[in-house]
Amino acid sequence: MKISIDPVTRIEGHLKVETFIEGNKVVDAKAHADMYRGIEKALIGYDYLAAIQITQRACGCCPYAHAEAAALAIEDALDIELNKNGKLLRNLIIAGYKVNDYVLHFYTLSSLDFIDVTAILNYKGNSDKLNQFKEVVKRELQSKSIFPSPIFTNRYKGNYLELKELNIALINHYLEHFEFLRKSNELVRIFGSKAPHMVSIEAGGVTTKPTPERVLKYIELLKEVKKFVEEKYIPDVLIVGSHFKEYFKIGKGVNNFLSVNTILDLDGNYLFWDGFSKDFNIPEKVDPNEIIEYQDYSYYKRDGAYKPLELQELLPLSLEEFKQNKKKYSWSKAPRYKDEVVEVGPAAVVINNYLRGNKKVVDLVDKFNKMLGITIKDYNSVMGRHLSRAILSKIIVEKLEEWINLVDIDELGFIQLKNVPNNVRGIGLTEATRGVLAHFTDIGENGFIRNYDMVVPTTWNISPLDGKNRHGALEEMLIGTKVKDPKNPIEIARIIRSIDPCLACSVH
Ligand code: NFE
Repeated sequence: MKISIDPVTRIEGHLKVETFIEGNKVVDAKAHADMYRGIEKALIGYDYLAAIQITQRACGCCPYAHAEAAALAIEDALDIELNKNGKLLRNLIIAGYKVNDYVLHFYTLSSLDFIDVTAILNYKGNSDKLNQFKEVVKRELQSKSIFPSPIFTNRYKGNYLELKELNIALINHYLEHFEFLRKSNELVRIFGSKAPHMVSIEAGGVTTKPTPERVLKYIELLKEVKKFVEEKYIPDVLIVGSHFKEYFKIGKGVNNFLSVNTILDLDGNYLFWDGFSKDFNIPEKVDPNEIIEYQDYSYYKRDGAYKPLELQELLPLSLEEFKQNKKKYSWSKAPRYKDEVVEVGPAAVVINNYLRGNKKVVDLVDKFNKMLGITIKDYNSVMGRHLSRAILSKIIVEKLEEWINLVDIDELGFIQLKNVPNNVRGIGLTEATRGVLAHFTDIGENGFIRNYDMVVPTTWNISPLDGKNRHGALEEMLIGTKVKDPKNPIEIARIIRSIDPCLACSVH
């Protein structure tokens, strides 16, 4: 029996996942990225700095990460080190954005897979906000709309939280998180100049001047952002985790995790460290030259695996070839590290940093493991991925508080580049919200882009089969899963949403 979930995600649609079930167990899975973009090759011929703006258009969720990776690639090519304020302001933008995105993922995109939103129908209290929401839910339940509001996007029958009071409390936080998103967006805008697509991240630093007003505004908003993360988001993840303990065992993928150094601190250390780990052994350092992308099951003419910048064009199938094609099933390529399938994302960051002994991560993981009765191996799961985002958010909000107080008021965090570059290459590696992001730039004569490649988090996670017929990380997470009621494949939806797939990024 085939189960097709399409669309999967609540706001970032167009991912279709097919699973094949035998005896209530998933025996095969296919992640279809049904959209073509081609931004990386459209950059050819543009000025090298344009990549910072254009690549952000890959996405409205994580544009900050594309801006950062594009700037890092140029800084790598030109051997530029940011000044003190440049480093601080960049961290205040990108790390602030990341927290916004983690919270968005939990509440907007995933929490209603666990909270019973229909519990609001029995609400008898006098909160205007909750009563208004009750009306929305009533209306949605009566609506015959083909595309329901995100609250009900592919919402299946299943084991939601049962306690009415707990559901109402969590629905209240669900509604409050929209205000959190507004505030955290405003926080990002202070130095980002605008959000989502910011214009102040440049090669050489950040162009927004840290005036006293801006710094004070950041401090003020950060207090509220931190409070929501610590008092609502983290406790809610822990509550959901404790009620759905079985989800620390469901959605296990490959045991290979890839993460890269990210968020450079003033002392030259990174907040989160790189690593390629297998079977929870000590991770190796990461070498971006070990990245390849297979195209055998992707809608491109060429089969085989290629290194970034090896190909000058994408060559999609012609319409005729597309119609006759029986093998290829996704616009996503299949990236591999050291020719291995890997999972990227918050759980990979937490697992690798824990295994490498990053103290901030170790302390929080040990604390939460004790509370929940789990081990680091349980982070390779649906709930492990949710918990990982909460852990990273907690570490980040504490650092933001430290960094904003270190900013030198009125000092520019930007170094103007002197000469137009000729014939240089650079690699920009970072952790976006959804995992490892790598930009590769090849700058030709007079600063014009000769070639560009982006290897993106969701591309790793939702990759189709590769040239050796190995499934991508998400497909592996699904295979073997028990589905209680194939008409209501809630287990499958929860697994897919746990990786926070972003199709726009994946096909870029
Ligand atoms: Ni479009 Fe993105 C992905 C992230 S890449 S959301 O995948 O995070 O910066």
